[in-house]
Amino acid sequence: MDMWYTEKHSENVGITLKTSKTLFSGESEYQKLDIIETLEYGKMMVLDGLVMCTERDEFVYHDMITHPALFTHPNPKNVLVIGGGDGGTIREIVKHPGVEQAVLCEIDGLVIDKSIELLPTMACAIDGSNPKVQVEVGDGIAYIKEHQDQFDVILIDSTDPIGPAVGLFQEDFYRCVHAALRKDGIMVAQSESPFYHAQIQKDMYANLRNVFPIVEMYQAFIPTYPSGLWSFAFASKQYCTWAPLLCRPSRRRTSPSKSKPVR
Ligand code: AG3
Repeated sequence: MDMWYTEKHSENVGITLKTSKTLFSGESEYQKLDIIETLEYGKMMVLDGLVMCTERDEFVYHDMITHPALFTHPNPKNVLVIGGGDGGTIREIVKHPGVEQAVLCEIDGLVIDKSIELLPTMACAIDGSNPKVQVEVGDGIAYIKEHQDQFDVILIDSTDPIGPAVGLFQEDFYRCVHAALRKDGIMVAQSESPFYHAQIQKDMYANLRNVFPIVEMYQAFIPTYPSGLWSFAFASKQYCTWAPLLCRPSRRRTSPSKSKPVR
């Protein structure tokens, strides 16, 4: 008999993957964790019924949450990840040779342990083998409050804003992130699907704009997430590599509007 796993994305839509076996199923004090072998996407991690990552498409998410900020900052040395217990984001951070310290602060030790055991292609830098990596099992909000003015880049690799991740979408938390960043620091947070989570995004970006002078959204295609269209919030104190491109004056010579011609 065929086995299938479904995550519902709304009352009427979901994603369904054919599976061959469940490698782990258990509950921590925070959430339910399943690691399931799928036929199309390889091993898949599921938290409280929501697909977190699969071996086949995790590279898109982890590339996109990490590299825009790390290539925009001219000299990122100290980088913090909140959440991200599978290790995929840390794996990408340590590819940047200038990074001296990459800290992972994940609330759920079970996610870290099971990723090291069952998802080694993602957890390869959080298994104790990389001297630049420091793993903290604990509450990211508490950690960030104790580390003011210490990081060049902070990446928020959270689940959806339900359960343990709710606080990671609130203005108070973004104020703490702002304080934990150095004066030219950058934060990137996963920011859900524009197609299914518009209200969450409106609230989240309003919260960010109350705290950071530069806030932009960028998007990527991640097939196993709701709608496939996913987004990331880039919040920064100084740097924004694409601002000059966005602000480039129009080349139109004969403007039909009353506005002054642009030189
Ligand atoms: N974190 C974002 C997952 C959000 C997916 N939402 C969903 N399936 N409803 C992924 C963690 C990867 N390091």
